[in-house]
Amino acid sequence: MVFDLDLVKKTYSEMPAKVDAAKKALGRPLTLAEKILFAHLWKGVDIKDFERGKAYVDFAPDRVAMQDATAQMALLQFDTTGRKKVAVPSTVHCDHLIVAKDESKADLQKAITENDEVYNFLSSISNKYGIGFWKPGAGIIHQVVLENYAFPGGMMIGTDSHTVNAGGLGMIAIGVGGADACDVMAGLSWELLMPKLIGVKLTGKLNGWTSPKDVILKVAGILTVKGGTNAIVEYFGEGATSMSCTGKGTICNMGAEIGATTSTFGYDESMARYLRSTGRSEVADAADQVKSYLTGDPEVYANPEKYFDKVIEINLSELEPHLNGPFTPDLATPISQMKEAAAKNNWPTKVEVGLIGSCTNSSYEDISRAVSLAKQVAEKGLKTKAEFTITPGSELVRYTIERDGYLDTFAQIGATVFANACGPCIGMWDRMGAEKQERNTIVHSFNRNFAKRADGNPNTLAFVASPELVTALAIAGDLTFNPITDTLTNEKGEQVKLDPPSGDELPKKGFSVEDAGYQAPAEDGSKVQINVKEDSKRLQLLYPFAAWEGTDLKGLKLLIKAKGKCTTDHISMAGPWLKFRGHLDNISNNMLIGAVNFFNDKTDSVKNQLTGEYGTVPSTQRAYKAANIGSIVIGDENYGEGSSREHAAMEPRHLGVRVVMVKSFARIHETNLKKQGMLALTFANKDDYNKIQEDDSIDVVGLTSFTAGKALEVVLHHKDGSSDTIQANHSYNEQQIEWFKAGGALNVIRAGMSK
Ligand code: MIC
Ligand code: SF4
Repeated sequence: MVFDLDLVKKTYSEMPAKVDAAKKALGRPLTLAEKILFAHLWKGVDIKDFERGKAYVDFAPDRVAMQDATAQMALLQFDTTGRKKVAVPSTVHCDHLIVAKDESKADLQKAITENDEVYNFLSSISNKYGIGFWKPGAGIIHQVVLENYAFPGGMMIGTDSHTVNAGGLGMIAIGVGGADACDVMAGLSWELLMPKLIGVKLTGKLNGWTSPKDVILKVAGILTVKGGTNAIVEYFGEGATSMSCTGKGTICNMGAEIGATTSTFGYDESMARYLRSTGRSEVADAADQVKSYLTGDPEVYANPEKYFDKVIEINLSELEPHLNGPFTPDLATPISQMKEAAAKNNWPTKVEVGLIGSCTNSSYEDISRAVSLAKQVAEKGLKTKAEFTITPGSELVRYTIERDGYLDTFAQIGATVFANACGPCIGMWDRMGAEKQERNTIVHSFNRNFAKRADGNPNTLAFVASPELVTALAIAGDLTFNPITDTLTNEKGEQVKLDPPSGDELPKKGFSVEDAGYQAPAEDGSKVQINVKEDSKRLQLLYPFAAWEGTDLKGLKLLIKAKGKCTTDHISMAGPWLKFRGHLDNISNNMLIGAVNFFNDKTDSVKNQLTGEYGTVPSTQRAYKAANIGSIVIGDENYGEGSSREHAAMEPRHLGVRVVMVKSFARIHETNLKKQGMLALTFANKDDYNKIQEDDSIDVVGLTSFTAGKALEVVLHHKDGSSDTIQANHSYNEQQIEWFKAGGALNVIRAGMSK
């Protein structure tokens, strides 16, 4: 079944005229990213050369996707808008709440029982508002979207940072917070800072041990976790077209790890093949009709420096397999240098577990290449040294790889197959012994490796690599094993070498599946009842946040000055806390518990300025709230990196934090803060971070004339009676200032809807 074919056809019928008009107005050829953006301008927005990185532009995305852990909040917000049905095709995917422990069937059954209330809520609210619902076990949002909904030249948003995965099928797909999804589902425009453009020219061809994952691991090493902020990365060149569509998906997926708004590739044969093999020949046929509009103009790719803000060139023929980590996805080490790097940094080299799968790397091609290595274990008389696990990305892939005997081969090396879900990638891994907090090394084909992310153990060092390399390292049980040059000792004591991986881009016999796990919404959902129990621990209806009081903010207490990396995992941890994603008050008990306090280097230990005593961050903040005193959070660079979870903005909002002031923000988190009516400020002079003292009371001055482009003043009143006045920048436009004044964007929408 092809979903929403009319939408695809309509987009293609309008695209040529819109793109031609944009080319004419700008008087130059266009990149693919620009074509898609201009073809999706909100009605009435004039085409012009919007200043990249400066201008806010209104767009009309074609669709919305939400996963269960973020959909709860997105839909609780949507439920308050008074709309009868979603304005654009939307879907919900149940993938984040399944704990990986024993094996897929038992784990899935347990999750269905434990999350019954949440799944029922999501299923009935989807039914009511006309949203497609993918049941637990159907697969991970981004794989299911790639297999069913993504289409070249389309634009979508999703409440998950790895929504960008759909760039593999030539989309502009962007991760957002639930409030943004709520706007689009409510039929409003969606605003985005016009992104800068980074071009990545891929020459040569992947070969031997390198895979698409190595391209993005390399790019992450070059650009770092914030190098892609407010930019779209567009890949092109012979290296791009010679790669599979799912491989392109992997590269775009991990673009989230460099903070990029999104990444994309031009429409090509590999995409047509993928569309056809996933039952969407009609989409491929329609795309073929407008192909030149679904890729960048030839002049752009011939002279990229002229059209992109930055250009990177990577020769795939020379690219080495990489391992990125630990604790950050941009610490890139080519496999040939791992021996040295591990020794220098004292990383444990014994690999305890190799994990493949996740939304980043669980395509048929990935699995078939990994299986080609697993086969060699028996053939060459080897024994797999580490534990090995697989989390398939979708039931479509799982069913097909089972049919093709791949799961049997993995079983022979002792692998555990987990449910088609996020599982270990998001801390939903009940790993035996993790509570002992031993220092240990794991390798995985996921995308993030922040501290505690996979198993909750801060001493687990996680390295990210391609599924092929993960499999080889699990077989060897050694982080420093370089399969290109090194040999392994087999059971007979012989030295053997692993042959490079090989596999099929797409299944020779086609994909097949018995039950993909889809539930269509009711034609008329008006009678569907949604029940949220008063005493529920998992779900809580939302109340509107209070509007701004109309004055400067005076006497805010410093809640925490976070030191170093402070990702959304540090601000609102996942794993065991995922169960409270639909209950704002309960999840607020994890607020900032992972952030390191600058003044004592401890996590979850801050000074309560009212008592002078140290307590946890949430309890200290609750004490300020009870005393009706506002507070401020101070942060370092790229604050809020990682996830799209708006809980990281809603929790502080709910508990009475008024301001978050940092050296720099990650894009989605900054928007989430603004949407929820918080003040998101940046130090005009980054060194002023050093002026913040533990006992500071802080004023924010200038709010009565809060204007776009005008800095605010922040006064630090120190304990010794002295004070410092520093400048705070912000990136609010007039509309966003209205959100702040109303106490949050949702209050503005509600007021509009009730008019
Ligand atoms: C992640 O990979 O961190 C997540 C869990 O998918 C998040 C979404 C969430 O926190 O629910 C993301 O990437 O946006
Ligand atoms: Fe799920 Fe991990 Fe992908 Fe996030 S990155 S969607 S947690 S598999």
